[in-house]
Amino acid sequence: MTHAVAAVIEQAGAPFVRVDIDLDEPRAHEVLVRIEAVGMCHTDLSVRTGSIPFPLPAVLGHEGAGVVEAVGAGVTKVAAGDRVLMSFTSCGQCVPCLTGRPVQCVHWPALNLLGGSRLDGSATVRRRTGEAPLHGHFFGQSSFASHALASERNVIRVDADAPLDLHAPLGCGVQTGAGAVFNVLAPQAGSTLVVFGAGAVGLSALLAAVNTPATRVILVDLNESRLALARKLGATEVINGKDTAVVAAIRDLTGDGADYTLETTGNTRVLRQAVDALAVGGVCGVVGAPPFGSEVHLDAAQMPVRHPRIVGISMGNAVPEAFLPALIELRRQGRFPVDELITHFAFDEIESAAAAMHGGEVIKPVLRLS
Ligand code: CXF
Ligand code: ZN
Repeated sequence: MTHAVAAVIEQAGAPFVRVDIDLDEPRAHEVLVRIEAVGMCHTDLSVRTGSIPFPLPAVLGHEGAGVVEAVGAGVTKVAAGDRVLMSFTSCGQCVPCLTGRPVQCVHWPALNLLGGSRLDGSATVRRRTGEAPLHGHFFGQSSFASHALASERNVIRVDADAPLDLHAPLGCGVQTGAGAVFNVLAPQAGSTLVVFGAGAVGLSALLAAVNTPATRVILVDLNESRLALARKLGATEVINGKDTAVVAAIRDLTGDGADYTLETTGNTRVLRQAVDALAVGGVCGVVGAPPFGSEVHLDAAQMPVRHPRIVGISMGNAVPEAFLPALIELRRQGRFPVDELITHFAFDEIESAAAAMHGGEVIKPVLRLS
C-alpha cells in the first residue's frame, strides 16, 4: 500500500479536491510511479463535465511523468529510479495489440476511458478514510496525484536528465496531434493540410506538419492569439472562423479544397466543415472528441462524387515506445518546439490550470509536483 495525495473529482461539474488515498501494491506487471509533472488534457475536463461517462468520483490525469518507485515481480522494462513518461495502456494480448496497433486494443475503452478499475474490476486507488467509492486507472495511470499505479505497457523510459515538466504532455495531447500527421495523414510533397483548432492537439499537429513535405499548413481557430502563435510556429496561413465563412475561405486559398484536414475541436459543426473543405479524394482525420452520442450531418450525395475519406484517429495511432522517443529527439534538435505550448502550474493550482485551459488563455497546462 502506498500513501498518496490526489486531486479528485467527486461528481460531474465539481471542482478538483485534495484527497488522501492509498494505492494498491504493484501486481506482477505493474509499476508505481512518483509523479513529478502531469499535463492536463481536454479529456480530463470532458470527464469532469460528464460528457465522457467515466465513473465518478475519480482520480483523473493521463499525461503523467515521474520516477519509478517500485515494480512488480514480472517487470523487466523499467526499474526503481528510472524516469518515465506514461501514455495510454493496452492489454498486449489481443490481435490489434499483437499486430502493433495498441490504440485499437479490444480492451482500450475499458482500460483507459470508461472502466475506472483494472480489467478484472479490482480498484487501484482507495480513500484513506471513509467508505465512499473512488475510481482510478484512468488511461492506466490516474496521475493527478503524487503517485500513480501504471503497468509495464504504458510507461516509457526517458534519459535521467529529461525535463519531465516539458515531456509529460507527449503521452497524450502532443502524441495525438503529431501522430495524426506523421502516422496517419502523412501528407505528400506539395500538399495542403488544414488543421481545425489551435489548441494543444492542433498546434502539435502543426509542429509535426512543418517536418513534412506539405507546403501549406493552414490553421483555423476563433482565438487571434492562438492563430498568432500558429503563425510563429510555421502555419503558412491562418483563418479566424469567427468572422469568416471557413469552407469558402479554404476554397479561395486552395482552389478545389485541402488535400488533408484534421478536426481537433470536438465540435460536430467544425467536423462538417473539415469534410466539406476537402479536395476531391482528400482525407479528413478526426481526433476531436465531442460528447458521447453526438452525431454529425454530412452531405451524403457528395460521397460518391468527391470521394472524401474520413478517418477516426486516437493517440496519433502511435506505438508510444517508438513514437515518444522520436518526438523527444525532434524537440532536442529544435525541430519540434513543444515548449511553446506549455504553461506550468503548481499541483495545488490545478483548478486555475483547468480554468485557464478552458478559457483559452493557456494551451497546455503542466502541473509540477516537485
Ligand atoms: C481521447 C479522447 C476521447 C476518445 C479517446 C481518446 N484522447 C485523448 O485524451
Ligand atoms: Zn488526453
